[in-house]
Amino acid sequence: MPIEDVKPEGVLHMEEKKTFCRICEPHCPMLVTVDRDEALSMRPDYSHPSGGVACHKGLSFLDVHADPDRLAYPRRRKGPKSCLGGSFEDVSWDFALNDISGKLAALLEKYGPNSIAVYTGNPLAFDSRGATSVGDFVEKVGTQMRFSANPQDAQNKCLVACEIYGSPLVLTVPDLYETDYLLCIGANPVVSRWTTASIPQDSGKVLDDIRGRRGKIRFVNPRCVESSRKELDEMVLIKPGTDVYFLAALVDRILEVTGRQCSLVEIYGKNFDHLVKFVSDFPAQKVAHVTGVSAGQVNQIAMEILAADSAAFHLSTGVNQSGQGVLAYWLNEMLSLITGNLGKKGGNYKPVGFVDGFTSTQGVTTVETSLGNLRFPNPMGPMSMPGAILADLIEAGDIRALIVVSGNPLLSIGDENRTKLALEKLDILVSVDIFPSCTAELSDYMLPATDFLERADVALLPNMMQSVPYVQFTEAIVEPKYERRHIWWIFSELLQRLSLVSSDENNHNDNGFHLVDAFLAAGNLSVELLRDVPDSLILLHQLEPESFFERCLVHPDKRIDCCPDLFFSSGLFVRCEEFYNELEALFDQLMLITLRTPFMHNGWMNNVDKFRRGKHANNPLYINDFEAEKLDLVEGETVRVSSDAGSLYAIVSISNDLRPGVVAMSHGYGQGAASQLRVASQRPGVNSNRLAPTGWDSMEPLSYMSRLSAIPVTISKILTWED
Ligand SMILES: Nc1nc2c(c(=O)[nH]1)N[C@H]1C(S)=C(S)[C@@H](COP(=O)(O)OP(=O)(O)OC[C@H]3O[C@@H](n4cnc5c(=O)[nH]c(N)nc54)[C@H](O)[C@@H]3O)O[C@H]1N2
Ligand SMILES: Nc1nc2c(c(=O)[nH]1)N[C@H]1C(S)=C(S)[C@@H](COP(=O)(O)OP(=O)(O)OC[C@H]3O[C@@H](n4cnc5c(=O)[nH]c(N)nc54)[C@H](O)[C@@H]3O)O[C@H]1N2
Ligand code: SF4
Ligand SMILES: [Mo]
Repeated sequence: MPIEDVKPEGVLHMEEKKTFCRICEPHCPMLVTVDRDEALSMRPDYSHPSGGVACHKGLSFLDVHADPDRLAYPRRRKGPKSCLGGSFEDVSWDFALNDISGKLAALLEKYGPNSIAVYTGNPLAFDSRGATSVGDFVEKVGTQMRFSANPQDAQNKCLVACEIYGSPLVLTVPDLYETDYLLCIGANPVVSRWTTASIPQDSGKVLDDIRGRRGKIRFVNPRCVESSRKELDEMVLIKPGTDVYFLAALVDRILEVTGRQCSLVEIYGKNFDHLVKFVSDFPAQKVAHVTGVSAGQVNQIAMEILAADSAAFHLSTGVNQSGQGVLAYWLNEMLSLITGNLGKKGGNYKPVGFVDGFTSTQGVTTVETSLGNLRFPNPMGPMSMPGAILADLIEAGDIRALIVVSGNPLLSIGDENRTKLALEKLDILVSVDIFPSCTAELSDYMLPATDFLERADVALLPNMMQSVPYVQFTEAIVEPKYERRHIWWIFSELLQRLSLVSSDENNHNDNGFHLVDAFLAAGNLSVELLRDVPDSLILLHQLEPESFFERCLVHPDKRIDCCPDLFFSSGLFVRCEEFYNELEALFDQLMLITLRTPFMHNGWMNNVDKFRRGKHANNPLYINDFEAEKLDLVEGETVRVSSDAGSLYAIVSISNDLRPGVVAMSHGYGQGAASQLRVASQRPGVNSNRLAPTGWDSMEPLSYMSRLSAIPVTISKILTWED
């Protein structure tokens, strides 16, 4: 599309190209102005059928794209791992790939496939060719040591979906456009947008529209979030890590009011009595002390939900990461079922996708390690090995090589010091990234990847999670510069060098889309077809929410399991009671929660200068007046924060948005060791995950979720620097 109003000589090559952002789940549509092969500016594509509204992070992506600190050439470590900064040299791709594959081949031969681990970070989910080719690499190498960001994010939801509906992909989406009531638990969509739901609209407006049609919204959160309207009394200020008891009390109260009459349960449910029994152990009166939510408030919410014409439920990372995400998400889904809001307009539903239909999981995949066996649904699908035991498995010698692709595990999983020591022990660590992150800084090789403007793509991830369902292809907007390469290319080269693929199969002329095409074929689509349709976009016809029961119940008996046996047999219920007793005893304990801001994206975008100014230059410890006074702390003071896992120094910032007993810090800071990132290393802040535990006992059974929120901490004043 030529830009007509700009005509001076020398800029006649300017054109505007359609694409979509690939930083997070909404995949917001964008228009990029390009002059020859340079991207000049980006703006939201309001003409897109999804009505997309891009955020400032996406619209600032040119700062990332053109960052002079980006990786440009393959780099090899020269000095020892303890020697940071300047210890790398540029090498050719041939040299790097030959050396890496040589080392991997030797490990394969000596120790077998599981000695080679792969960690795929969050951005890989937004690179269709990359994700499918890394999957292919893992399969051909034959390793089960497949790590990803999911056990730090939402793996509990996949496990629950698998157990109650039959497939880890049946994650329900709240019908935000029709609902009369939204219960939003452990999420802050105005800052983060939505997750496990792809909604490319202004989240503030989506929420305001609910309010505008006299709908009600309740946020369940230890912090009064930006998404809420204080004057509407929308906050339920819960104590961290106690959502499961609040949700049990809510289900219990609703069942009491309705006399357990739930037609959906009668038609589709099984094991309902076990659910009733479980929640009856946690009545609202009893749990109020532990949750901080009064029985009156639980009753109010129960009555509001029952009075609403429709109600939708959204539970997210704050709960997923706080220790009992499996049971909490199970109860979230049960709320939707027992109130008749599942598969209903304005309730929770499953959007249609270009590949629609789920296959039931069959049996179990067991991963044997020297620490013990791990159990996954078969096939593992979106589930992966626990980040919480990555360090343990390296220490134990199970893992000897690690390839990190688009991830920064040093910052995103727990216990940085321990993880760092473990990564240093590896025979070989490779980081495929666009930046020399602090994880890359520990690597033997840093391999420069393309960013989203440099690669053609199909939005695969949002399939079956989109409020407006469509499938879109984008060409690369600009050619990659320097020696940057696509991830699919890197991994197919490695396979070839490992003699795990024939040169025919490894056909570089196909632009790396053959694996993506295999996905698309299930929906009778292909990249070629998408290239040819107007705007490379096919809009799908949304199905009625009621189709949920037909499409998404894939257990052989086509029923919803209201209380899976596995929750008993794995000890989750006993653990839930034990935690309850511990939380009762920890009544006065300060708890740390995590906090996303609009000016960072997990552990990256932190080299963007304009995002690291003023109060966002650092990540303080937020604490409210009441606690600060008790501990004699003032704004700006440096304190020591400690947990069982570790300690750090942080600057105090008073915030009365927090409920008493709660402190908060943002994760993703702490790139001090990433010496080649000039902004991020000069204003590093501190990695809050130093306080997060690792090790077998720290993870949630079944989901293997890391514990990254609701962490007991103590805060001490620094009296002398000896402290
Ligand atoms: N700006 C920005 N946007 C992002 C990201 C980012 O880093 N920055 N990351 C992206 C990614 S990868 C994801 S997965 C999504 C996540 O999106 P969300 O899941 O919405 O994540 P947050 O905005 O961090 O909201 C989590 C909320 O949980 C609360 N919380 C913490 N502990 C508890 C608890 O024990 N109980 C309850 N009820 N609440 C608790 C926190 O106060 C916080 O408000 O965001 C995506 N969008
Ligand atoms: N305390 C705490 N910890 C958390 C969370 C929390 O809320 N609190 N959230 C968790 C969640 S939800 C997530 S998803 C994880 C994320 O955990 P990770 O995925 O491990 O970490 P990211 O910071 O997203 O790392 C992304 C890396 O990919 C690189 N990158 C960006 N774009 C591209 C690209 O196009 N190609 C390539 N090759 N690389 C690219 C970036 O430079 C960065 O180094 O963190 C988790 N950790
Ligand atoms: S919300 Fe996410 S996908 Fe949309 S523009 Fe912002 S960063 Fe990009
Ligand atoms: Mo995430």
